Amino acid sequence: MIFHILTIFPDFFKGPFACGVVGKAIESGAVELHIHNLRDWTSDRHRTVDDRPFGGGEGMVMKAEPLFRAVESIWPERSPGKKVLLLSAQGRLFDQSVARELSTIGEILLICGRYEGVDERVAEHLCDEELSIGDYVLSGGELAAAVVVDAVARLLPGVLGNEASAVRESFTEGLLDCPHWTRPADFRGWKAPEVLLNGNHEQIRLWRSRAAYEKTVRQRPDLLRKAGPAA
Ligand code: 9D3
Repeated sequence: MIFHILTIFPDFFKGPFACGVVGKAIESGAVELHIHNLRDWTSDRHRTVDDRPFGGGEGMVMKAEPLFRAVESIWPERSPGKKVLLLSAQGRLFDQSVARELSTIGEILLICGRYEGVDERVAEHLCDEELSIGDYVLSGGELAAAVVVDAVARLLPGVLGNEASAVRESFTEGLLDCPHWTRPADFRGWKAPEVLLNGNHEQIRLWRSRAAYEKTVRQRPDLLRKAGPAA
């Protein structure tokens, strides 16, 4: 799978993908990541990517022209196997089902917004979709783009750690993961649950699904309502 990221901070992406599963996926060739500097598609002396908002108000707005020129030069041809996504606080909520959907696409171009916003013609006429990673205010789309790449890349066939855990994820759908413990069995007087030490795997499986359910009730009751009363 090929990702393109269009940003005014290309150096931002040196960090997040240098290690871990995504770093390995890039090394192995399962994932290609191309970082593009938006300022390469400006034509003025100051390499301007923003301007004042029509109607007035605080802050600056990202200009449409450099973004259109960039996308049209990265992809002279658009096709159904390619999607342009704008990361913005106004987007559809990115969740695991969106990640799964995106993992079936061949090539994705992520546009990182900055400043107070992006000229609306970019969302309307250049992008296939606008995505938000959650209801909190970030200072730009770069962190969000890194989140999307991480969540999608780890779902790809052949990406390290994918095989067993992807199967497990499809079973625990709609619930939080169960809690985990490792050695020592007694740490500062806090004991790991006895049932996990006894080797009875059927009993362990039942205990874990109950623990996952109870943790979900406590921390994320909204997930149970979303899954329906049967869950
Ligand atoms: C007064 C309204 N502005 C908040 C100070 C609106 C605003 C502008 C720019 C809010 C966020 C941003 C920058 N955020 C993103 O580009 C962004 C984002 C986010 O803020 N939250 C969740 N997902 C994303 S994806 C891109």
